[in-house]
Amino acid sequence: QELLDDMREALATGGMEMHYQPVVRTKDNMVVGFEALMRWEHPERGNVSPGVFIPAAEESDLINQLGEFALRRACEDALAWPETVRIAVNVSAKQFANKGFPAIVSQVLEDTGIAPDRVELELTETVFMGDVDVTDETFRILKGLGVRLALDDFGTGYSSLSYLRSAPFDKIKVDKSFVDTCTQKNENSAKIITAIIGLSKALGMDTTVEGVEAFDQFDLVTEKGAEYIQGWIYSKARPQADILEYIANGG
Ligand code: G
Ligand code: G
Ligand code: MN
Ligand code: NA
Repeated sequence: QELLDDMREALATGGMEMHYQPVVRTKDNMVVGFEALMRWEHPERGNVSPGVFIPAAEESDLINQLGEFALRRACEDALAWPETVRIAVNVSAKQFANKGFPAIVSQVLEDTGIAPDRVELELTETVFMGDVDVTDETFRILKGLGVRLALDDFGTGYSSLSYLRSAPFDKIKVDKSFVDTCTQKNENSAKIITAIIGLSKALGMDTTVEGVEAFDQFDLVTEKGAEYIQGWIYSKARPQADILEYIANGG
């Protein structure tokens, strides 16, 4: 409860920030987009991880306000980047299940004037645990708005392939847990990464491999056909000022 009050205050007073982690196209080493990740530096608690405060916000309506803030700020910041660079924003299943969600996306697109196809919403398969009619309708409206949809953390959870059969995803993000173990002998992770990349290609979707930290991991996943990589090997998430400086220095 106290955490929720602190979050509300932070949201109202500028304490919540968005940082951006690059997504790199392996064939030419170009930064093609950034994932927006929320950061909260609490005056007493210090840095609170979104892994802690997002689940807490999901227990109340606050997730809707946090989510709208994240989307709006990320789209505003992306307007200062080259037009070819996309912005990916995480959307909580709780937020997605809110009937008002598509209208908020539409409003943010209109207010900021960002090209809808520059905006990618990252969803996890937990969105499919919600009411089927609402979920279908939300997917339909979002596709109509022209935003891109990515299936995040793929391979964890239940990963039912039926979600891929019917939902209009543009991208699959291979979960970091596979990359963590992909260079170990006697591990199936490398084979699973290869299979997910193949599946994604067959369905006409892009694939981003997440959480690449080390050169041996990088070599392995590019050999397996990874087109896009996101991970500390390139950069952690950085504040907008750093992104602008990087762009000013020629990207
Ligand atoms: O950035 P990491 O840096 O620690 O993020 C931890 C978790 O919090 C991840 O699962 C990430 O998707 C989630 N997360 C980070 N920022 C946001 C956000 O703006 N919205 C939502 N819904 N989740 C976020
Ligand atoms: O759940 P989602 O995939 O949205 O969350 C992304 C999370 O992964 C964030 O917490 C982000 O900071 C983290 N992350 C991104 N790249 C790396 C990496 O190379 N190594 C580690 N350990 N974490 C990473
Ligand atoms: Mn994500
Ligand atoms: Na992920």
